[in-house]
Amino acid sequence: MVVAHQPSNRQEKELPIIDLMGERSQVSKLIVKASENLGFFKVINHGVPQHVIKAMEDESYDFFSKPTSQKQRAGPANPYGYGCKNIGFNGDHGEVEYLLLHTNPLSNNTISNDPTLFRCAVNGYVEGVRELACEILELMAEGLGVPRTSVLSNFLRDSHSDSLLRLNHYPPLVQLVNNTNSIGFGEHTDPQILTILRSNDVPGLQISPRDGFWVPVSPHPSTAFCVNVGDALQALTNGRFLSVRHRAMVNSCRRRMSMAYFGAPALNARIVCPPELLSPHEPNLYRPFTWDEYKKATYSRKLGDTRLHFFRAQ
Ligand code: GA4
Repeated sequence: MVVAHQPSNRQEKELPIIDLMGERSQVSKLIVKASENLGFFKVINHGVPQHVIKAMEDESYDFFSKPTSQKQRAGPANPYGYGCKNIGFNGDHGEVEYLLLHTNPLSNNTISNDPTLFRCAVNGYVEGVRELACEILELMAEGLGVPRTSVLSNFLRDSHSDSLLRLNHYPPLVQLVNNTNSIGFGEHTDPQILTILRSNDVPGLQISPRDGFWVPVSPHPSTAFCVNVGDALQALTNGRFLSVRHRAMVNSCRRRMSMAYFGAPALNARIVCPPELLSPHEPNLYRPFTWDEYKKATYSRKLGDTRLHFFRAQ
C-alpha cells in the first residue's frame, strides 16, 4: 500500500504518508496531489540511513545540552550560528534556541568539542536529506508531466546551492498558562524550494491550510520525514503547489527537537516556471526573479509577512 491515513486523535491532522518504495507513477501522483492540496506530506522508506539520522540527532542533543556560555560561542546567528529567542533581523522572537548552518561549506568550529565528528555528522545528514529532496523533486516533475525531470532537483544539486540546515531546540515551558507565550517559532512560510523536517516524538508543528485556522500535525511515525513546499516551489509551479503557513508550539513538559533542511537554489539562479506548466489560460503568475532577490526581500521583512505577492506578474 502506498498511502496510509493513520488513526489520530481528533485535533490532529494526519498528513498523507507516502511510501517512497511504492510504484513510481503512483508515488509521483500522490506527491503532486499532497503538494497541491496541503503543501505538506510525510514520507517513509525514504532511503536516509537510520545511523546517519541518529548521528545528527546525537550531535544536536549534545550541543543544546551545553551550558549557555558555550553555546553562545557559536553565535550570534548573523547570519549563521547559534541563536536564542531572536529570529531573523527584524525583531521576531520565539521560545526557541537554534543552530543555523549553511550546507556548503560548513565552517563554524566552535559548535562541538570534536569539530570533526560534528562536521561528519552534518555532512552525512545533509547528503542524505539532499538526495531525498532531489528524489522528491524529480517525482514531482514526473507527476506534473515536465519532460526534463531534473529541472527542479538541479537547483539543489548545484554546488553553489544556498541550502541551509537548521537545528531547533524548544525547551519545555513549565509555566504555560495560555497560548500567548507558547509560540516556539511564529507563523511563516518557508522561502526556499523544499523543506525536509525531522523531529523527535514531541508534538508542536501546526499548519494553517486556511487563514486563521491551525491544525496540529502529529509527530508520527518516527521513521518518517515531514516534507513541505516552499515559496520558490510555489512560484516554480506557477502556484499549483502551495507554500503553506506553519508554526511550532512549545510543550509544557517535554523538550522538542527538530532538524530542518531547506533546499534552496544558488543565489544567481533564476526562478522561472517551466513552459509545460503554462498555457494561455494559465499564464505566468509570477515575474522571473533570482533567488538572491527573493532572499533579500525575505530577510528585509518580518517572519510572518507574505512575500510572494510582491513577485506577481503585472
Ligand atoms: C523561515 C525558514 C527558515 O527557518 C529560515 C528563517 C529565517 C531565519 O530564521 O533567519 C527567517 C525566516 C526563515 C523567514 C523571514 C526572515 C528570514 C527569519 C525572518 C524573519 C532560515 C529562512 O530561510 O527563512
